[in-house]
Amino acid sequence: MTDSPPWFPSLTTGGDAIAMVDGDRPVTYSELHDRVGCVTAGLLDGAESLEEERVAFLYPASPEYAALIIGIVAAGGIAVPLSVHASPAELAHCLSVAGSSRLLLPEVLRSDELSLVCNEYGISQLDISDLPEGRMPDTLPISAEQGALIVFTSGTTGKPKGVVHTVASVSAMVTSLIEAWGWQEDDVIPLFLPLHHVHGIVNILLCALWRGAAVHAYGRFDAERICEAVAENRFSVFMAVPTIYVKIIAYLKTLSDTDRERVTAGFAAMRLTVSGSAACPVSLFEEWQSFTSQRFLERYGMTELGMALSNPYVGVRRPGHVGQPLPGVVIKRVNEVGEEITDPTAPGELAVKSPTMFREYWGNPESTHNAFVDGWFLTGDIAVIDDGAYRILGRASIDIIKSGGYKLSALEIEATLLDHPQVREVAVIGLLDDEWGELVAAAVVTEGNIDAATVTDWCRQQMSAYKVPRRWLFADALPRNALGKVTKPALKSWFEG
Ligand code: MLC
Ligand code: AMP
Repeated sequence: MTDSPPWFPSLTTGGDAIAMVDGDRPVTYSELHDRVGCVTAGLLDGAESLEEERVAFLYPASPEYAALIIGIVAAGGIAVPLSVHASPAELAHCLSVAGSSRLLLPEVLRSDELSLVCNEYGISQLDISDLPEGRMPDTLPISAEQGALIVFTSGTTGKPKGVVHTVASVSAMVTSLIEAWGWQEDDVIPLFLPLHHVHGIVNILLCALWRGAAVHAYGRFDAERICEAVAENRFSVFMAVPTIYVKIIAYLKTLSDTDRERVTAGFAAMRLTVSGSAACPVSLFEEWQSFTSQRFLERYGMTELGMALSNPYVGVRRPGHVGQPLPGVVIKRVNEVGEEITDPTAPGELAVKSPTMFREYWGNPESTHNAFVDGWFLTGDIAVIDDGAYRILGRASIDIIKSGGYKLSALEIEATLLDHPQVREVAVIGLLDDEWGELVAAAVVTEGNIDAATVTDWCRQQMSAYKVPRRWLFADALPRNALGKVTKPALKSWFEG
């Protein structure tokens, strides 16, 4: 790997060290290097570069996933990891936005519905083992400004947008966190977060593999399985969303004193436990500390810009706060008309410049343009500064919901619900919830008889389970203002009532 920006140097230096453990299957760095080489050479198949071809893939957390995300970029392509839990309609949207012509997936994830989608868009489906055999080329065709990764994010405008990160921005995200959080070669981290978002992809998988540490892959979060591994002192670092820590604490409370102490001792022995992707309530911070003696390192980030704010690795970590800008990140806070706010106690929207910033929304120059003002990316998150530490107050838009760490667009869920033949009007909001942060709730005006169970079943065919409303309210009309717009704050009190 010469003449190109450094791209996973650990693959050539890691040798026999363990890169990943998948079930009982350990994979060393030199094995991963060979697998990446197969993907790179197999995709290139004699060509010099994929020239930003968007190669989509649908694999669970596994060495295959790791080989694909690293190998596609090494071949000059853009990796498009898709959610293994997405509905066919959601996959169709992502594949068409990305304009992919190849989708890699294992046999078990094939389905008739997905084949229909692929036929419609002219996409060939292949298993990683279908790629022609080959070895890592001596020189990689990658450049710093080349697109490397597309991750889909929900936005206020509705359908998910494809956020393009470059080789330079991915490298900046990874190297900055390795430095800031003291990643070491002997670190071991469990990976149970979904692999279509930056928390799982970048903060866990790519940081660990770049640094030469080990990742233990789990198909999904299972409190009992993860806690048993923690009790066996398998991990040195743990990263999750607040909902997962709530679930772990609930599980700990079901254990006998002896069993609970084994698990909490495992957590206490770790060098770092990180919370992020959604606000960590102070009560959760304190309960975690009382069980495990660990003070969370809470950080703030976003798909478009990676991690921006972080409590210190060494130093005081303040509950309810997300710390200071990471090295290289510049932040200002602005009011509704874009003027900088200098009073730290006055709420302002976070505007960011950073080497970790995305390049564009794929195929959507208008949204890309609108996301920036004078080169500053507007996050939509409102914050104050208390004694030098940022505190997130909430989001500027009521239409962005954070549930279990997933960012959801109320407008996207509403648009899908309006496709139901009996739904005439709908408004979706997030309701505060101790476990999920926010719960998706929908108020609907319907034609004819329809109940929550029926409409929930219908939703499950159309959207990922985590988007399906959990609370329903059937009404004759929705609360609207003089302009006819639904007054969502009023709707919240309907649900609370
Ligand atoms: C699962 N369910 C959810 C949900 N996740 N419902 C609402 N919101 C969610 N987030 C549904 C399941 O489909 C299931 O429905 C029911 O809830 C209970 O399932 P569970 O088994 O108890 O939950 P589980 O499936 O284990 O999922 C919980 C979770 C998951 C917390 C593990 O939500 C998760 O992995 N969240 C992390 C998301 C994430 O990585 N976000 C990072 C984005 S990047 P039923 O009816 O079938 O039982 C980002 C930037 C940054 O934000 O700063 O990091
Ligand atoms: P996503 O677009 O999925 O990457 O989600 C990014 C959003 O998650 C941010 O805009 C914030 O609203 C939210 N977020 C991430 N980390 C935190 C945190 N520590 N506290 C509060 N909100 C957070």
